Amino acid sequence: MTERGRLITLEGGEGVGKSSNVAFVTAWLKARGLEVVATREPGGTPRGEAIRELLLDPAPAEPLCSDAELLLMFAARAQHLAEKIRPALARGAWVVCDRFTDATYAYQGAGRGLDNQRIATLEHFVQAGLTPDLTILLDMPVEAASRRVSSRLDSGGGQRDRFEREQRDFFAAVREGYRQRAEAEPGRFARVDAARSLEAVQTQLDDLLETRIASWR
Ligand code: Z5A
Repeated sequence: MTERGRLITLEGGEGVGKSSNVAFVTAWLKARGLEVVATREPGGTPRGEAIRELLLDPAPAEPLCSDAELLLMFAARAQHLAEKIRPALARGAWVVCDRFTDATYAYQGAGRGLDNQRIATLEHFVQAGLTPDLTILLDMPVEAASRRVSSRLDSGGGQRDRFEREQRDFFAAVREGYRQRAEAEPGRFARVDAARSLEAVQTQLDDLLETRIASWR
């Protein structure tokens, strides 16, 4: 029987370096001969990406209420799990995902103030017990991360999406939401200091992956 693959997620606030480091983690695993699927949420499938457009639209025709936002996150996730994540894990591939359900607790729970119990009910319904094997939390102060996003935008990197237009208090609540989740599940989470140079962040990731993956063998 094929051994099930592993699910690794990268989490953190805007601009902490998730996209840059999904590429690093993916290359690291591929260099060890593993089949790796790199993906993201919301999105990851054609329908999921269409839902992402709705969620990130900076100028929606009508405001998106928080409950609809929450349900759309889980609708995209259900499709992502059915079409991409579960089939990949079943054939033994490793999945590296830029954000997953911890983002829902951090943004819709801590950020928007929705009840964690409602999020947990949807998590149970959609995921039926599937959780990441490892979650890398890229953590850094909100102001410094926001400066990174601004400089990327200034150098021609598009416009601020609906989430990136939120205020500092929202991002501070999101960071605290992530901190609490990491504290509650120290076996699954690993915190990385994302305020350091990209090279220093990737040295931390290299050490972390060596240690964690050795512990799974
Ligand atoms: N969301 C939600 O609310 N609920 C959910 O359940 C899920 C998501 C799944 C889209 O996510 C939004 O969806 C997100 C939360 C919400 N909104 N926000 N905010 P996203 O992941 O696509 O959006 P993002 O967090 O805004 O991504 P981002 O801005 O692309 O950031 P990033 O991927 O973490 O960072 P990056 O693109 O790799 O790096 C940002 C810039 O900094 C870039 O110019 C890099 O070259 C630079 N960089 C990266 N690392 C470094 C270091 N170490 N030093 C210096 N510069 C660096």
